[in-house]
Amino acid sequence: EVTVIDFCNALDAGDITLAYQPKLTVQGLILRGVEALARWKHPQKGNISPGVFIPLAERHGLIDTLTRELLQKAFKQKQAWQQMGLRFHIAFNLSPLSLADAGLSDWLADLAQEYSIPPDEITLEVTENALLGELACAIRTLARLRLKGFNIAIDDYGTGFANAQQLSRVPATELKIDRSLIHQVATRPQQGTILASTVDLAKNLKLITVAEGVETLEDYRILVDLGVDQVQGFYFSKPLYPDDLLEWIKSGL
Ligand code: G
Ligand code: G
Ligand code: MN
Ligand code: NA
Repeated sequence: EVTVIDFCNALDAGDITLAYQPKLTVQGLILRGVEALARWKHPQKGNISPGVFIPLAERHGLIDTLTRELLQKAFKQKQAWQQMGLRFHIAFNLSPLSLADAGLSDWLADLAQEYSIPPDEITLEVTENALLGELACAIRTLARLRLKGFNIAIDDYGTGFANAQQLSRVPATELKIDRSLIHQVATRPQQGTILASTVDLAKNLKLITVAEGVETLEDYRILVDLGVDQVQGFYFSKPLYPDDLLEWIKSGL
């Protein structure tokens, strides 16, 4: 078990890093972006899942510190990629608590400028349920980020309880369809109508559609037929550390 002391030590030591999972266009499978995912390898306790240490950071009031630390790492990495001539986007997961961080949009805009990163090459992912609780407050933060030019993705869509009207009020640019919806279709074709109407809704709201958790060729084929814009998942690549991502890009998929 990891403690908050372990976590603070890891933060100080820079042991919490980022892996990056490719996001590809459905047509042509062109690399459009990568999703940054936090990783922690404890020297004795091994790999600790973000599913464990993100909630730990949230409980102990350390999520804003972690978020800013990781965003800085991600922007630095993007700058290095840009200097190599690589121009794909980076997506970053924001904790619902970060939507209450009033200084976040100004801080991010400054950081983007510092690293010469066009804000429209950055996407901030927030889960569907993060938009429900303090809806007005969350939307204000997202609207500020949008005004600065950042993209906003609604993550894990289909697992939460946002209705179409709530969705339409979020200043989002992208809808990420949760993997559970996609896998249900592969095994139970009658679920396809739910997926099709989700894609339809996203298109009506002018949102880019991204399917996550694509694990098989069958999953991918369903998404081609539905006219989804982008795909992400183990079928294409798991999350990779920067050196491995470069290898993956060089190998030409
Ligand atoms: O990478 P993995 O599938 O283990 O991630 C588990 C969960 O942790 C996912 O829901 C993912 O969105 C979340 N997560 C991963 N990295 C970050 C991060 O940097 N910040 C936040 N808030 N959540 C993250
Ligand atoms: O909640 P969020 O969508 O941010 O979670 C991203 C997590 O999903 C990452 O931790 C990543 O490891 C995991 N993931 C990515 N692709 C796949 C996949 O194809 N199948 C499964 N089961 N998990 C995936
Ligand atoms: Mn995500
Ligand atoms: Na997701």
